[in-house]
Amino acid sequence: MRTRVAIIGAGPAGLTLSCLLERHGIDSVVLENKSRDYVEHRIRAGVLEQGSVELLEEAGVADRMGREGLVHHGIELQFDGERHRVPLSDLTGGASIVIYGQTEVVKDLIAARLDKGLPLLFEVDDVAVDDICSIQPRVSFEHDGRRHELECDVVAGCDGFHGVCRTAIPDGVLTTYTREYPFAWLGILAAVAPSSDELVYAHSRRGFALLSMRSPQLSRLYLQCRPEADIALWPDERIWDELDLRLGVPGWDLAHGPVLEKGVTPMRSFVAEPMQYGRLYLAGDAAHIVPPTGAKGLNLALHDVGLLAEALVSFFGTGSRTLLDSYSWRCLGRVWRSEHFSWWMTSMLHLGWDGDKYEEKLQVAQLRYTVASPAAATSLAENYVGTAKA
Ligand code: FAS
Ligand code: PHB
Repeated sequence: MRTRVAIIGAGPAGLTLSCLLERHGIDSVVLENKSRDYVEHRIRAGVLEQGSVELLEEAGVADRMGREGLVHHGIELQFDGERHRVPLSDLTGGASIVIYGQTEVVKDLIAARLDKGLPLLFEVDDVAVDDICSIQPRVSFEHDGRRHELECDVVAGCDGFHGVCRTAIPDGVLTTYTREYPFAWLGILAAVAPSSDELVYAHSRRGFALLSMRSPQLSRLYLQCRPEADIALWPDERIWDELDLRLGVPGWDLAHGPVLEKGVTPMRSFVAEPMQYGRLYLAGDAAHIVPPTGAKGLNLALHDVGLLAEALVSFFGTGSRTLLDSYSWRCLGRVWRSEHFSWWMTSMLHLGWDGDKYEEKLQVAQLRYTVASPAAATSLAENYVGTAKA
C-alpha cells in the first residue's frame, strides 16, 4: 500500500486532518485500532470554539452540526450560593461556542470519509512506525488476519495519549512536561432536559460540579471526585444527590432523569516537545493533554491539525518545507496558552481534599473578581472561546 500521508488514529484529530487533506487532493490512509462503533460512542468533549466550527466547515462536515449544535453566548460561574453569568460574546466582539458532542463530530467525519470510499481501516492491530527520519517512512499493521505495510511520505501521529507514535520517537529527543491532579471527574449522560440554558461551573464546599448538555433533551453533568473513585459505589441516586448539593442555589432545582452512561475520567496536564521528529508529526492528545475544566482538549486537537493540513498542502503543492519545519513551534504557543487556562480553571474551581480554608477563600476571591471585573471576565472569556493571544 502507498499513500501521501499515513494517519494513525481516527479520533477528531486524525479524521479532521484526513478530510482537510482530501479537500486539497492529498491522499491519506487512516488507521484506527478500535471498532467504528467504539469510536463513535466514546463520550468525551462537548464544547466547540468558533475556530473549531470554522475548521469543520472547511473540512465539509459541519452541516448536521449547523442544524443540531447549540450556539451559546455565555457561561455561568457559581460560588457561595450565587450564580453569575460571564457574557462570552459581549466580551469577545461576538465570538460564541457551539455545544455539539465529540461523538457527533466523529460520526460526521467518519461518514464523510466512508461516503467517498476513502481508506479508513478500523480494528487494525500492532501498528508500528518505522524509518520516520527517511524520506520514505513506513507503517506496518495487522488487519483482517494479515500483516500490511504502508509506504508514505509523512506520518501524522493522531493516536492519542496512549498511542504508539509519540513512543516511536527515540529517547532523548522529547522533553515532556506533566502535572497530575488529585481530582477526577465523574460524568453522567442523562435523558433529561438541561436545567440551565447555559453551562454552569460550580465551586462548592463539597467540590466542583459542572452542568452541561448535548441537546434540549440530553444533559451532561460532572462532579469532582477522587482519581481512584469506583463508579460501582456511585449509584444514580447518590450522583443526583451530590449534584443537587453542589449545583443547588435558592429558587432553582436540578431536574433528574434516567442516567444513560456514567464514568470516571482522570485528570492530567501533559505536553511533549517538539511535536515533530523527521517525517512524523504529532497532533492532539498524542502530543498534549489538558484537564477538561477549560473545554480545550478537542479544540486544541483541531487547531493542531488545521496547522498541519496547511503545512502539508504547502509541502505537497510547492515542495516548500517552511510550514512543516515550523509546525511544532506554531502549535506550541496555543498549546501552552490552553495548558495554562485549563490549569487555572481547574485550580480555581476544584477544592483540595485537605480542607485548606485559606485556599478555599483564595478560590472564592478569584471567582468574585472574575465576575466583577470586566478585565478579568474578558480574560476568561477570550480564553474560553479561543480568541486569546498565545
Ligand atoms: P483521541 O484520543 O480522541 O483519538 C485517538 C484515536 O487513536 C482513538 O480513536 C484511539 O482508539 C486511536 N489509537 C490509539 N492508539 C492507536 C494505535 N496504536 N493504532 C491505531 N489507532 C490508535 N476534552 C474536552 O474538551 N472536554 C471534555 O469534556 C473531555 N472529556 C474527555 C473524557 C475522556 C475520558 C478523555 C480520554 C478525554 C476527554 N477530553 C475532553 C479530551 C478529548 O476530547 C481529547 O482532547 C480529544 O479526543 C483529542 O482528540 P485526538 O487527539 O483525536 O485523540
Ligand atoms: C461537556 O459538555 O462534556 C463539557 C463542557 C465543558 C467542559 C468540559 C466538558 O469544560
